Amino acid sequence: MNAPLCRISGQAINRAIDFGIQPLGNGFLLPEFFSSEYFYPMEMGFCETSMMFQLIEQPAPEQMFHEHYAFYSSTSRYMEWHFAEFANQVKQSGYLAKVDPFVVELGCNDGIMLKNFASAGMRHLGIEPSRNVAAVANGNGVRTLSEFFSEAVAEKIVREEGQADAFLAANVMCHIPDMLGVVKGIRALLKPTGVVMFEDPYLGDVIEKTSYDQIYDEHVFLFSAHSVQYMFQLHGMELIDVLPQKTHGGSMRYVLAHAGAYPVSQAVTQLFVKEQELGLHKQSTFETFRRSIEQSRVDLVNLLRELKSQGKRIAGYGATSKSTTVLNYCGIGPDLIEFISDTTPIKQGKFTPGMHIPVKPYEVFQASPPDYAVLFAWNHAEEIMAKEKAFVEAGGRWIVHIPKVQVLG
Ligand code: JHZ
Ligand code: SAH
Repeated sequence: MNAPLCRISGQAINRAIDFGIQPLGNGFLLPEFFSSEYFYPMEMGFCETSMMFQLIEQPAPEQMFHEHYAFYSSTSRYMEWHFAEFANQVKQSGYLAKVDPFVVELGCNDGIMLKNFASAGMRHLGIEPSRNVAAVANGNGVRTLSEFFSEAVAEKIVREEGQADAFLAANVMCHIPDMLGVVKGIRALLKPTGVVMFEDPYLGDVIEKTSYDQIYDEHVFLFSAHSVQYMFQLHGMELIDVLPQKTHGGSMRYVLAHAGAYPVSQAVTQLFVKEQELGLHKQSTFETFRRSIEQSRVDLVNLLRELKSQGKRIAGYGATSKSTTVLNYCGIGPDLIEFISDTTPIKQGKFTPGMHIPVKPYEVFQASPPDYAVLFAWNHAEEIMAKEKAFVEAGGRWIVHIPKVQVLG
């Protein structure tokens, strides 16, 4: 068998962590589709040249992002606030032209960030291949093209609308396998003074917190400053700043520009040093990570089985993409978790990918609260716990698995 190759450097990847056969992270489905459900082998590998931690195989983009895409960004109040802040920071950054600046966002979903530019009357364009969420964005006055971003799409935008001052992306760059095509497209699309600002779950946080559930079909890469610098430098661009974020359990916002256009902030140099200390550039780190993941699985399954043997009712909170990895990797099905509560209409009445736990509207959780709720949306813990005080006061308990498996309270 030939060694798999890195999508960035073209060199051989070292196999690192095997999660076995997995379904699509957002493939919530009805029983009539159980027998034809799609599975693929989910295994992560590491390239010592590009320092990129990546899926060895990924399903085709069209299989994941289409007109029935199940993730709608505007389901969290905190994320609405976060993206309003992000937009404000871009507006005040000093990087935008004084006259008629143009902002492009990749993977704008339902318009959660771009609506803050649209409402200010600024020239903007979203690129969003999942047609159902793109339609919501367009309906909210956010001008959105429903396509997969590529070098060709970038060239078309330049021809029709000119170059951009800012190229933004949140939780989407790490989804795109043809990253070098994206980097080339960005280089063509950006003005000489333009900047790229994108954020994604940060590899350093994922390893420190054993948040292995950030690994699923959509996340083909987990970035570090090392790997981001490597891939952009291949095409004449460089990191000029890095800004840690607390969203999605610990993310990093990367700011990049054409090489030499702006000074490089000290934060970049400091993060490179920190990443060397954490070992994000070397294979052995992923061995340790794999052992922590295996331990987390043992701990979670033991806890749920123990509670179940005591006759307790357990439900899940948030039918996240992340939960697909946890449930399938740990082999947790409806025998342990009765249902998962979720506020997203398109997920309700369906079953979770692979393990087929029913997804129910939030009203079911309220009407019939379980003894224990596994917080699959652990990245939204602050927001959720603030509004679920009554659940705890009535004797309900949260189970979290990040950073370690435990019952809270
Ligand atoms: P949440 C998705 O990941 C997929 P997921 C994707 N790959 C990615 O990177 C991130 O988003 C950005 C529900 N909910 O944000 C709504 C409640 O029911 O953790 C969502 O279905 N009640 C693009 O799916 C889910 O939980 C609530 O009070 O892991 C949260 O999904 C809140 C706040 C959420 O992303
Ligand atoms: N930025 C939003 C949405 C993240 S979901 C947020 O942070 O909440 C990721 C989005 O990226 C999905 O809506 C998906 O359809 C989109 N996407 C996936 N591949 C893409 C590509 N090649 N070009 C543009 N968008 C893409």
